[in-house]
Amino acid sequence: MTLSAEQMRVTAAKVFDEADTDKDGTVSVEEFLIYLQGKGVDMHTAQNLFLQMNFQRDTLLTRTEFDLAATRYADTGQPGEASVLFGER
Ligand SMILES: [Ca+2]
Repeated sequence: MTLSAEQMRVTAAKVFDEADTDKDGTVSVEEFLIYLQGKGVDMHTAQNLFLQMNFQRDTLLTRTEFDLAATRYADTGQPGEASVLFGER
């Protein structure tokens, strides 16, 4: 099943809110890995995803990066590893 960009962006926003456990408006590496571990994602996949989504190449993810990632993955039609974050499994 293909997800539209709009669906993926809505999901990305929800995931962002869930992953940002200290509610500081960013998702740190730790928050990201803990969130994905909670979803049963292995550490290697989680780290890869962080690198793929970290467009600004810093130590945290912003809401904008989540949004951008969702849009990009929807464009390719192949979310791959990102499907654990933005799509159906
Ligand atoms: Ca945070």
